[in-house]
Amino acid sequence: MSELVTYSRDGDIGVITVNHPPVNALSVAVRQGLKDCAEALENDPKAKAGILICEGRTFIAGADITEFGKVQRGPTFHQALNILEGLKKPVVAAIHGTALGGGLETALCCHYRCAVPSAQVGLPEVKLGLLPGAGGTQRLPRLVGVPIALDMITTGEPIPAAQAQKLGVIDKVIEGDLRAGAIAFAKQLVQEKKPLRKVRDLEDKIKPLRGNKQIFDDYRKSMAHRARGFEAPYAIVDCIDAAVNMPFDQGIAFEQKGIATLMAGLQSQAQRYMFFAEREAAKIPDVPKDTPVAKVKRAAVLGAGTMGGGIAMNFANAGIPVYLLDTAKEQLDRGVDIIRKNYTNTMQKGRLTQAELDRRMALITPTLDEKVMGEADFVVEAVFEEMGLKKEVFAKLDRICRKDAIMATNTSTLNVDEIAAATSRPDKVIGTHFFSPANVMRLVEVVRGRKSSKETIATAMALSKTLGKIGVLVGVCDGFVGNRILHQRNREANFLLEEGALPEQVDKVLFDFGLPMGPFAMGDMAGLDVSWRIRKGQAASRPKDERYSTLADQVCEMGRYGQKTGAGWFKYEGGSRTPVPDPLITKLIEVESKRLGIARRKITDEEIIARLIYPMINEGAKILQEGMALRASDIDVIWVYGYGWPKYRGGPMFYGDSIGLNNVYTAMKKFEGEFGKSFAPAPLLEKLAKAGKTFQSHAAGA
Ligand code: 3H9
Repeated sequence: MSELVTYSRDGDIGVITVNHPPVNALSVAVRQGLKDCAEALENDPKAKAGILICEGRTFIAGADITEFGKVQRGPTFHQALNILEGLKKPVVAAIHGTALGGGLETALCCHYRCAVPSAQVGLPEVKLGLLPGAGGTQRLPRLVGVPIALDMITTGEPIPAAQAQKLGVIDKVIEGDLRAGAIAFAKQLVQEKKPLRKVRDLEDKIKPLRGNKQIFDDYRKSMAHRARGFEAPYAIVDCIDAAVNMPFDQGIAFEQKGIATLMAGLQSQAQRYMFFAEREAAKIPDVPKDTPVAKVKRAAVLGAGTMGGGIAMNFANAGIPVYLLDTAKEQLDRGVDIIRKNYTNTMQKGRLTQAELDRRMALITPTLDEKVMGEADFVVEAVFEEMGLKKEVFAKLDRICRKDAIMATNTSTLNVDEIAAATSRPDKVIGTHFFSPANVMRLVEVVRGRKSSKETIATAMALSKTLGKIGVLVGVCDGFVGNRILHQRNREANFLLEEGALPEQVDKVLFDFGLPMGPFAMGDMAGLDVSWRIRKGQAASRPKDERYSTLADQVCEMGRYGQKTGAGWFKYEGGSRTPVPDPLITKLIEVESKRLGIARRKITDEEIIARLIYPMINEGAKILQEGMALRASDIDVIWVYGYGWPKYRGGPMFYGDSIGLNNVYTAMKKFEGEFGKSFAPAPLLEKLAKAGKTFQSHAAGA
């Protein structure tokens, strides 16, 4: 019998225990163990019923994702789980932590389910580009009904025990000791001679919908926005349709076909890669796991502008008291008003209660008194993006902050080392580049200064997690990782306009690729004047032989700064945020092409993708080579969580791997010949392409 799953008995109740840290994933050995132990329970004459319980921090959290895409050995999921469901003695699943995916599917094959109040259950396979493939799409609708099953499985969001009980997923919530409670529950079932309740046989929730296709058509339409580009959510709806309209075993066969197709597809490969990439990002080779992490019990944010306010909200959301500091009362009041408005919006959408809103607002203390910074364990500076000002602020922080406090700058462009040098303790200085809007976007680039200490890095990374963010460590370079890559794309986008494209065409191609918007709508949203100011500052140092498009400058010179002025690359009518193509801009672009002596030509969608995305991959290769990112997958995490790169394409580096680095390299070489040295392939790209390798194999040291 497997050591990971054991069978024992407590009185007349058989106990199957899974102990496979960290998350009791259903690996081949666990499936084999479950099968063996279910047989042991059946054959144990002294056992009248059984419980299935897990050691460690959680119930079974799903299939073992590392086994996906490999040849399956041992018993299949169905072979292991069907035995449980087919037992002639009642089995109770005893859930703590999270019963997710195959874990919940295992529990659904038990005859009854109980859970501690803090437990959660869900079918998150969709987040891996998959569908529940161990009967989840067929059993859950039988238990909770079609509308709820559709929501739960297409979003993948878990639900807490109390809600699960209301919906019928869980039969009993157990306060106190789970094992004892589950055994008592199993005894009660035996005493009361309760039937073997097999979910597969339940019909009352699905029968009334038989033949009703409309409900599924409507649902497909309703998820069009959130599921745009993804295959799995649609395959899930098809499976739930099958659960309603096919006999159980036929539905299971349909589900198995569905998961096999998704599993073999590129989308699921990309999404599984992202699952591990997110977790990898937290690992820093020279900052070991046991590096001391400072406790952040109180924080301070300097600057009550949009960024500062958003960052303060993150602390409040995580239950950490935070001072919000500014130099002028008016700015401070405006910042607090915006925070309150943001929370009120969330409350009006039903995602926050009034009590929770009040609690979070109470955690934010607005103040003009800089002395309070001396109380903070972690200070984030979010003042205007200007080096002189930042240095002044950090010199002041150095005087006021406690010696053990960490001082972070939220700069998106400035040199963290130079800022750190304004203090007497550069080891305590680090960059935390939150993405805008800071209370919504999950990415934080944690910028490691040359002198940032390991403790400072470990604390900033741990804090990102506490704030519900994904922290990715990057080095000090122009634009750090995300914006440095973005710059490549935006520069090429402007050149495409000069050569024959229009903003609406470029944006549409990138939208169809899966991004939330293209570079021109994005510029209009962010405000075109910001980068204009930066470009003006850099004008003197720009190499004379470098191609430079003045189009963006010309748009700004017309007073068109984007959405905030009602016009930028597009026009925005009546306060709307919908970009509308503007003939004035078309004219401006055409005149510019003429002035440059460029004969405008038709630019294909394929060329737009190649011209915009291959230089991003190339820049990623340079970043890797310089060590500004630790691994290609970190760059992908940055692009997925900071810029909305479609998860199902796994980030620009994964995308490069998937289309073949040799193809990227060959195209870059060709572009270099046509358009100049900005397309020169990075040496790392060249090396990997010529060796037929990928960024992933490079990251793994292969
Ligand atoms: C499925 O079930 C398909 C079925 O329908 C059957 C099809 C036939 N496998 O997240 P953490 C690792 S699909 C392998 O940091 P937390 C993880 O990589 C699956 N490894 O912990 C990490 O490793 P490391 C459906 C897994 O406490 C370590 O465990 N289920 C798996 O923050 C700790 O993880 C899911 O999608 C796995 N399934 O969060 C659930 N899960 O330390 C996926 C985790 O080396 N898991 N690892 O970096 C989760 O959502 C979270 O891990 C969980 C714990 C909430 C459970």
